[in-house]
Amino acid sequence: MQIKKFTAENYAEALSMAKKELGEDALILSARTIGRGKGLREYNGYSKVELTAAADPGAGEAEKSARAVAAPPPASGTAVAEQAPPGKDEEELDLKSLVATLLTQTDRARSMGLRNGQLKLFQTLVDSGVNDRMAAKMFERIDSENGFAGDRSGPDRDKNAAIEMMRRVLLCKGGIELEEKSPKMVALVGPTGAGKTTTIAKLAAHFSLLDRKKVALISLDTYRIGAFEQLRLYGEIMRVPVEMASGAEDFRSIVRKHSDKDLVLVDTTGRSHKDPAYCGRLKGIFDAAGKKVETHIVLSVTSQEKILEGSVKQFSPLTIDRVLFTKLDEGMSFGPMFNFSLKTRIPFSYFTAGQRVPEDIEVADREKVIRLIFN
Ligand SMILES: Nc1nc2c(ncn2[C@@H]2O[C@H](COP(=O)(O)OP(=O)(O)O)[C@@H](O)[C@H]2O)c(=O)[nH]1
Ligand SMILES: [Mg+2]
Repeated sequence: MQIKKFTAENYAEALSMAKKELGEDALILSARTIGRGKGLREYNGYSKVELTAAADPGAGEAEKSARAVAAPPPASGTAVAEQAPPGKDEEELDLKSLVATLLTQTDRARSMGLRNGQLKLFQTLVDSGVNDRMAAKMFERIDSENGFAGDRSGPDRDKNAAIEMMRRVLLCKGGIELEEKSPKMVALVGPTGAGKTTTIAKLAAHFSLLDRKKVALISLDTYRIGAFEQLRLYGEIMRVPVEMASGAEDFRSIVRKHSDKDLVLVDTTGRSHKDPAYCGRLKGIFDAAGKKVETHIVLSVTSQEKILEGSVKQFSPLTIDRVLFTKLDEGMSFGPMFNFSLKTRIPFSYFTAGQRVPEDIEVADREKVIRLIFN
């Protein structure tokens, strides 16, 4: 099926254009007046009729009978009554969603109210994985905040405004802040393989070796002995004590034992993250510490977006204070980080981009995300 939009001064003209190009059997999917309503196109008193029509060279009788369900455009003085009677709302909705899925990205962008000058930028963002609705909303907001300046405003103005808006959306609150007195407690949670244990080793190295702080590591990875070994080995190399806690009481006494430390990093397992009781158990253990355990959810940028969102949901019984993104070196698209930030409002803490301990970690920086998205 071939779908096209036709814009003309009035409905009759648009219809004859559609028939001329797509044939007498062209299917009219929708018709609307553009430029008179609220929104971006109010400028210049611009008003036209836009018709979306489809043609299928091999269309059978059934398809032909479904033709022309769209209502004529409202308030279009010169429209002629050549079209079929208005279709039922439901039919129209069905067709609209069908059309939306069949339209090209550019058509979609236009149907979301974007100006021509914004289309290329929109495409860049969407290609980077930024959610198309969010991108469209962002442009709408840019126009409403900056006052609409038309396409003459130029792509730079739009790009700069988009970057400015992304800066506002992306929350980065710096890395781990040590506290004056008692040890700062930071736990990393998240799905298996995201990079929690490796990241703990990187953080431990930075604070103990570079900043000369007193650090202890606690593994709550009670499901996998091998995982404890991994952490213990890192601890040995860095001369940092590593403990294994098997439950709330155990955790409380280990935390007490290390009350002289500046930083206590807690590693957790992701093994049973599908187990709904897991987060409750984890919460019980953290609560037993007797002080705030700052929780960072560790997520890999190579994960699908639904995994990122699903993980946040899964760990929501805990208070998630920060998100730490790993594997930026392997990431293919970085728009999902922006979507994540907008949806969850969880501030970023660190980024890791490689397996080397301790080099491949840095404090999260919104400019980096923006650079990656625009690559
Ligand atoms: N490429 C890359 N690999 C990483 C990064 N962080 C961790 N890894 C690797 O990911 C795998 C799982 O890491 P691990 O720390 O055991 O994950 P955990 O299950 O969350 O504790 C290991 O092979 C790590 O070397 C990173 O930033 N980039
Ligand atoms: Mg681990």
